[in-house]
Amino acid sequence: MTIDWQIVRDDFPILKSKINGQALIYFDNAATTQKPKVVIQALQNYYEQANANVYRSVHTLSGEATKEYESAREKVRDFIHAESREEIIFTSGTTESINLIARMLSKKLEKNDEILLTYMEHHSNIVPWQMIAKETGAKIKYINLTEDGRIDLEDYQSKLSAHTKIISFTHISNVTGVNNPIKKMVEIAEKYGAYIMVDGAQATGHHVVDVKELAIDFYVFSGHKMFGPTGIGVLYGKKELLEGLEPAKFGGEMIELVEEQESTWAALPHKFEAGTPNIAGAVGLGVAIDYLNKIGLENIERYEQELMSYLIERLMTIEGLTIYGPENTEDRIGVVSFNLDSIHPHDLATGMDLDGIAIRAGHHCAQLLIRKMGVLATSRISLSFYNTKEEIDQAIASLNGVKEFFN
Ligand code: 7TS
Repeated sequence: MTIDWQIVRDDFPILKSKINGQALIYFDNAATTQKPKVVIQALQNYYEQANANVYRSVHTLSGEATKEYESAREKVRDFIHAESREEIIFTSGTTESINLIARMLSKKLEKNDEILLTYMEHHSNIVPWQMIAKETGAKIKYINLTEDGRIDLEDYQSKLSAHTKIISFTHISNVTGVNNPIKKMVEIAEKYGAYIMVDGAQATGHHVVDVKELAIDFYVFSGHKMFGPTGIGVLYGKKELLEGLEPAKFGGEMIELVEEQESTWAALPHKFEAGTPNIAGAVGLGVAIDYLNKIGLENIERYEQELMSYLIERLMTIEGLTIYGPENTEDRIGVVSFNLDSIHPHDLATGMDLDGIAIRAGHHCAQLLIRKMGVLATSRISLSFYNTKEEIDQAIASLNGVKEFFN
């Protein structure tokens, strides 16, 4: 199927905005993606036609809300190829999902057990582990990276041992766009029996994800980075593991029986969803998934790779510009960090903003990685399928303008 990406652009009302008098060019998709009309409309429709609390009442409207909420869960299950709906827990986003997993797994940790992370993690895949390491006496080890920012598989192998209890790493780096070899990493770790968690925040919506094929224990992601609403995310866990773990949040609807001193838990997935969930958010995420499926993730993946190759090729024409991450474009996706001469990334981003171009500058919530890269900050262009080669050309012109201004 050939897709007319110009027509796809029309699905995103915000792309018609003007910023500083210029047409918006949105290149901050790793921070959050824009929303297609169908998602925006789904939120309004939900509140206008189906809003009620889920599970709690026998009335028809509550039944309608519950049906929509559970239908969204089924769409998520299908989207990541999970075995059952019981494995899909709705959360507020990647950060909450990782916090919950860390808290749940803390009960399984003893002094001197090891948690293995990489130097390319977002802070949300570092800090929750630091907190439970402090509580349990477990130690955190970090897998080194290669010169070009990929996981050093030899170092990974050498750091695995009988002490390794948890391995947690990102699917795709939010700084360099590096795409990690999950299957290979799972194979290498197999004999140690550690829990394996993958942070899918930068992968979902850009890549086909198959949790069964990847054979991982946990996979987490955020709705807002895959064209869905903010405030909704997913924690996928293998059913047999989730069944054996204690919840980390407590309250309404996650219980079976409440006695004076003790309570028992509801069945999966409700055991992990205490309190009124973000029902509208889940419904919106379901609609975002329908939208992505209609375009086809393979088509999205192919087009974004094409845009990324073009972006890198054009960036390389600018003298004094350094791109971070692997040269081989097969090992990365459309998240590209760079520095230009000694211009501070914040100045560069401000200069581009004056041309209507939204990019991110800073440490990207990945201070360990930025430090390893030997810089204080980078500028980052992160792409989506509604971006175009013409927009990339305009960004290059804008970068050249900023360079001229500072020279
Ligand atoms: N993990 C990765 C790899 C991320 O890129 C992010 C957010 C998170 C976790 C946290 O996601 P949240 O939805 O819970 O906030 N990354 C970015 C970014 O690169 N720019 O802004 C947010």
